[in-house]
Amino acid sequence: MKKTMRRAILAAAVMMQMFVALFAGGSALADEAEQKQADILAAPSVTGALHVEGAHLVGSDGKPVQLRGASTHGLAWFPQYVNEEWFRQLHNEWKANVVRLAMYTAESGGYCTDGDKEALKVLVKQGVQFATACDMYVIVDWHILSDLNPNVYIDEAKDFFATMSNEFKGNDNVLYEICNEPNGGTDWQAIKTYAEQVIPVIRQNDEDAVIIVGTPNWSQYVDEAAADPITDYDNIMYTLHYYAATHKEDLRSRMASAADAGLPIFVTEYGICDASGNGALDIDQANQWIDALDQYGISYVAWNMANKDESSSIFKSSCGKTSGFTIDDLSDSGKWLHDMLIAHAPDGAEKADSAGQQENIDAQQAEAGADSGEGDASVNGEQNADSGESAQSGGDAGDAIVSGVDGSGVLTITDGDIEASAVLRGNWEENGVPTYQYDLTLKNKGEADCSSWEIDVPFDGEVKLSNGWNGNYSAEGNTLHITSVSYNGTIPAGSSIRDVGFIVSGAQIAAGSADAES
Ligand code: IDC
Repeated sequence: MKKTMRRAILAAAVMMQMFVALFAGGSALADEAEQKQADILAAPSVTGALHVEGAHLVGSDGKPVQLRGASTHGLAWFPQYVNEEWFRQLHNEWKANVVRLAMYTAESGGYCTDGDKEALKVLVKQGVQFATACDMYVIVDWHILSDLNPNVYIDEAKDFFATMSNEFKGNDNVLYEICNEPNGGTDWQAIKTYAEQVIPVIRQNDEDAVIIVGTPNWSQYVDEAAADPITDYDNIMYTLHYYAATHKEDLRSRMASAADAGLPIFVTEYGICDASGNGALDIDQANQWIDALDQYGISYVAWNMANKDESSSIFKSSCGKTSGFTIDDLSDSGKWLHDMLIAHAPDGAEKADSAGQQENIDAQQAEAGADSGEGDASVNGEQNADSGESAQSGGDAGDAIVSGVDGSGVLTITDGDIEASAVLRGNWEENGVPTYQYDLTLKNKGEADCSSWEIDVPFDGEVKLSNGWNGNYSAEGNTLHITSVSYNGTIPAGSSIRDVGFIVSGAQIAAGSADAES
């Protein structure tokens, strides 16, 4: 991506939009094309060409980067999810910054067996194009599996990667995964021999793209790669795959030892079910894995974007949509992934998302007729903010509207000088318990700048916290207590901060009721 120029243009477009939104009372939204541009700029964006330093993936700004996202299922079988609208939602709403394009080599429809090579290449190109348009990284995955040993189709692999690296040599967001999962007893030497023939083919076109190499035993034996890494080339990483209901502490400690030994690891595929791609989910193990990956700064990509009737698919099998997904369209794996990605989005990403979110909020406020002249986020044009000392929710019961599913209402909560506009982003059931996701914009309505803030959010019943971001959270009875974190405590008088948000279950924000604690 030739980003510098594009970014400047986009930045200008976004500033223009924000200017318009500000001075038109938040009612003017630019047309769809501009919205699209703003969205691209708004979410967890790529940080330029990646490279590998020691065990870490590093962005062009020299800072470590963690990629988080999702993999397609086999491109030949589920091509419909390679579409720009879905990728944009995955990026903007789910906060993912990478997609993986899994192209099976040997199965039915595989690239090296009876698959349509041209159609598959077109899908890969489209996938890269859509990911690029959405400011995401993209992994081109040569998905070996039943072919066991990557050397079986090495000639095809060389051809494929020659074509693809030539095609994408101008893109700095493409990573190449050259053999998904060697297995069937294929040892590291065989994989290394293969890699040392395929890597130079890519290097002819692209001197520094990150190349990810599979490891023995379905990409689990990273220790074998750590003992004998590829040293002739830079920017090489090694694959580790896990399925949380099958692979637990043993594999995690194998990963930790290899990472401690300095091996750059990339989890290009994981599931939270068992290794068949099906079966019961193990949420406890799933979370332990994510904690370990985050601790090591290792990137991770979930299997899979499909509605196949298996528990690793993130969409319900009853869902025929290919974009515009709501929480109700997601399988249990999908819901877990959605929540986890949002909760783990880097601070920078959350902050960077402000433009897009503010536009949504502006649009919603405008819709609700909420412009009260001073920028107060009241509902239905009423001045419903109580500026007293105690924490109270804004408005009389029934005034504030919390929409059912997709955040078409804004609720105002005032606590001392802090006024929060809360938008319901979604609600769904988890194990039969109603669950709600809210985004908050906090405004300092006082006359002095503040260096920290806190707010008590009243709920209409006992509230349980699932996730929260850009704040410290504690739930007590009917109240969710939120305090600032180090980087968002300062709010100049009259200004706002955004991207505070949380997922709770059991109750929703109580329109019109006073905070239980005050
Ligand atoms: C599985 C798919 C399944 C498909 C099968 C083909 O989920 O629908 O029929 O492949 O053999 C992997 C592989 C990945 C597997 C997945 C689950 O990389 O292709 O997908 N898995 O079995 N490694 C470990 C698990």
